Amino acid sequence: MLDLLDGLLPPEPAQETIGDGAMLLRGAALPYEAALLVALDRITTRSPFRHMVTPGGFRMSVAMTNCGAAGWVTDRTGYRYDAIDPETGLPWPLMPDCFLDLAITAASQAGYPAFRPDACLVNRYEPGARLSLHQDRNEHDFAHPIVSVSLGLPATFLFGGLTRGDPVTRFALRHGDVVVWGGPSRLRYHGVAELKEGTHELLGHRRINLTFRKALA
Ligand SMILES: O=C(O)CCC(=O)C(=O)O
Ligand SMILES: [Mn+2]
Repeated sequence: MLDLLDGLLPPEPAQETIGDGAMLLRGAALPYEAALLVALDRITTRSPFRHMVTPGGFRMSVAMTNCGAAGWVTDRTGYRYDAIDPETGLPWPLMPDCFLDLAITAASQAGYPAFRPDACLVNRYEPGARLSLHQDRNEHDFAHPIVSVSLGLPATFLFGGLTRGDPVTRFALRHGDVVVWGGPSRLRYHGVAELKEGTHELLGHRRINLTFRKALA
């Protein structure tokens, strides 16, 4: 069905402004694909994916790990950035060069040439997993944008406003897409709808999301 529509639909723009200070860069991670997957294996060997618990006691459906100087964690005591992986007692794996290069290049394309991330939260979604609407607000300084890379199964990104009740726009994110939000959009609510069943040729029954932040001062 989609094939039939291919010639009829207008082509998707390679870059789309999705808000004031927010851009969707279609396929921007594709040149890094092979390197990202090798690096991802190294990270998850040292700091495996785990389902964290929210301060309210709920197990998250998304499994997470981190790399970089600081990793985002949640447990019964709250949300925080921590230099140590609480599961291994070791520092998080270093941020691989290909991760840094992609994040800096994408941020620059979106108008944030000074962005230098020190944290990368790695999210693994399996069919049925979802991330409810939230703001990214555990970082020290909101002057820095968020850079979010999608790999594997497609997902629906929910992009809301500055208050929880604001209308939400839905964007289909596919393997290789990158979303950058900063400036006036930095604290917009966002989330991911329940992942649908499917098989991706490289990642199987999974979607991996890399969320780059400048977390520390
Ligand atoms: O998976 C995504 O696309 C978004 C992830 C996210 O918002 C987060 O990790 O804070
Ligand atoms: Mn987020």
